[in-house]
Amino acid sequence: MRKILVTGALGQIGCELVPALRQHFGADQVIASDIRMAHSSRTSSNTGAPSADGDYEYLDCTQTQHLQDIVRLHDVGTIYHLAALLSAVAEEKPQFAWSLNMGGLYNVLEAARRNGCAVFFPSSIGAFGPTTPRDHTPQVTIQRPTTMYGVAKVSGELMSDYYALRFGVDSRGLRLPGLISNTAPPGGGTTDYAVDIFYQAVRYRHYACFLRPDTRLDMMYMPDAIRAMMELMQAEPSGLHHRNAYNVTAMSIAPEELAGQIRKHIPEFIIDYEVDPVRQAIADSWPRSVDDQAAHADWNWAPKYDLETMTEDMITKVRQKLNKENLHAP
Ligand code: AKB
Repeated sequence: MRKILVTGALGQIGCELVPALRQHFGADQVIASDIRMAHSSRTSSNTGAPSADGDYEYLDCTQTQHLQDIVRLHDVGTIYHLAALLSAVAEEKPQFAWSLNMGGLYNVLEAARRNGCAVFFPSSIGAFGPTTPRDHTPQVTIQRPTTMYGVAKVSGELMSDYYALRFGVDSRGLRLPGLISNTAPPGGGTTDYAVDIFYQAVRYRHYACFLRPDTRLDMMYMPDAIRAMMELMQAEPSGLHHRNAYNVTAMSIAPEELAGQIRKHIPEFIIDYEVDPVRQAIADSWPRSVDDQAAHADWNWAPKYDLETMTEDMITKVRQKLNKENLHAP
């Protein structure tokens, strides 16, 4: 088997995707890479981050030659390309966001073309914009995003389609919603509140949310997202009619609903609102719920977690994690 390379492996998705791929395909089949240095194996068991003991490469995806060298050195056959800035931070640094999010993907697709690799690209609900229908957003619809993050995501979908059509690169992708996880924190996203809220609820019984109470967005629990990525990459190619940009979702929720669900486990939990105008404007330009029928039809996609089961699992895991950290505190 040719090896699997994961870029951005120390980020929110990579920290859970790398162990899942290693469990499925074997530890020596997966190369984790990131622009940051990997944790030692001792630390990684606490954070869930890929350990320096598995194959790990320092990699800046904007460095074309370095990326090519790593792909050749390890005989990589599949690249999960996760290295990218999230929406809010991309809006702070739009020029850098374009060069990393689009330049990095271009380099990955070129390396794939030259070396016969398959590519996974995470698009996002951010690929839609204010003129897109906001409820049950269709698989094929208007895409005129107003953020640099979204502009790079739509361009990434088109670029991946081009490489598939023109050069036969087996590129595939998902339009991911906000991801809720308890391993590594997200950084700089518009949907990050849905992770922060759990830590603050367990620690302080209080959370100040940066989005308005009724801001409805699609979300998914990370175990479902990891499974979706792996299932899409293993799906029969002839059935993939929208290969680079499948809408997927598990739940469409607003902060006030998530807070209500948390209160079932922590009755004294209080949420209040300190709205961040930048992130609110981004959220207001995104769909409230997407239609993921095409993913169901083409490769049998179905989420396992809903709001209730995700909340229960998150609270259990966040409690365990914070207890463990307290035990290890000096
Ligand atoms: C973000 O908020 O930037 C991401 C996304 C929905 O793409 N989580």
